[in-house]
Amino acid sequence: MENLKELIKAADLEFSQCKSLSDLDHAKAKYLGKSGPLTDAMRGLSSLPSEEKPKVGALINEIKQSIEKLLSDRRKTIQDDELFSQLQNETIDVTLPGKKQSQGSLHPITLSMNRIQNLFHSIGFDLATGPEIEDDFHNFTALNIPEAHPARAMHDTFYIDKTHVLRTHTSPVQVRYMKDNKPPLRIISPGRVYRVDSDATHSPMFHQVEGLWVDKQVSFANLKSVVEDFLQNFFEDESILVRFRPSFFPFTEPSAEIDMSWNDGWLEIGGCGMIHPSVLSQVNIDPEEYQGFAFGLGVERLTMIKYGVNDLRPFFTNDVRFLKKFEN
Ligand code: 2NL
Repeated sequence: MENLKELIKAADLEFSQCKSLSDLDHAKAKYLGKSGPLTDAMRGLSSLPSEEKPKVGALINEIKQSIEKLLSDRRKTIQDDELFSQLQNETIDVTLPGKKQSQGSLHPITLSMNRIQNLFHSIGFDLATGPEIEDDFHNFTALNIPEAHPARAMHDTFYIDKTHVLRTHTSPVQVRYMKDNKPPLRIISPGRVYRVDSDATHSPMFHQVEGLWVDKQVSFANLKSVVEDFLQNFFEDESILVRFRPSFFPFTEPSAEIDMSWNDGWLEIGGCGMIHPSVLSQVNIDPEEYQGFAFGLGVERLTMIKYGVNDLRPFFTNDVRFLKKFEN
């Protein structure tokens, strides 16, 4: 009987050292299991004299209940501890700042394109767009670019097949517009253009804005004022001067390169001229009755100057560290 009472102390000590429910299950088997001391004692009852049986049996039950009570108390403590540490580990500090959502922003070329379109729209130019895959009539022939002209060569032009190319300028858009509409015509055609050229200063895809004005009395003087007005507004600088250097394009006559004043020097930003009579004839506009000017500007070039970027390549690599500088 003394041994049985000692059991309670031993069980209490052992249960209190259990750190998990599975530890506790093992300890439970040891004290209350089939081969445990209490089961043994119960079996031993039969060998006791019958007058002692009730007393000893009651004692065994008492001890069994005490041990079960210790066990359930300990189980509850372990469960509470586990829940507590789980809650501790899973706490969310609602006062921490949230993760910043990045909204993205317009690409600098897009900013320029939008700006160019708005400025020309404000002086009455309509917007004309067209396909990036063109046939050689609209990209070359209609523009007075002869069959053997170097611009048509495979090493300058991306050919889709024998007669289709990735447009090398946005002029074909204007050719289509002139064919489909009657003068007076006043449009710009901004967009992507493609040339077989790739180095530090050339990208195989770049952006151009071309424009033209066809009417009965449109002069080179009008061309000069439109280009000058555009540049002064685009760069928000009324001191900008424009200079026209004689040049040659098959689709204009006379032709000129457009230079603008910048930091005590001149920068070439495009080309222009009076639309060649043969081009007008190709689109069924009578060159005896109508004339017009046309110009072409490089959008990457204008954007580099506007934002002080001295390398063309970052416009095409989409590195967010570069793009973030233009967040708007
Ligand atoms: C440049 C030169 C130019 C044109 C584009 C044009 C379009 C038609 C008829 C006649 Cl439909 N001309 N466009 C004229 C002269 C120059 O671009 O350096 N662009 C970046």
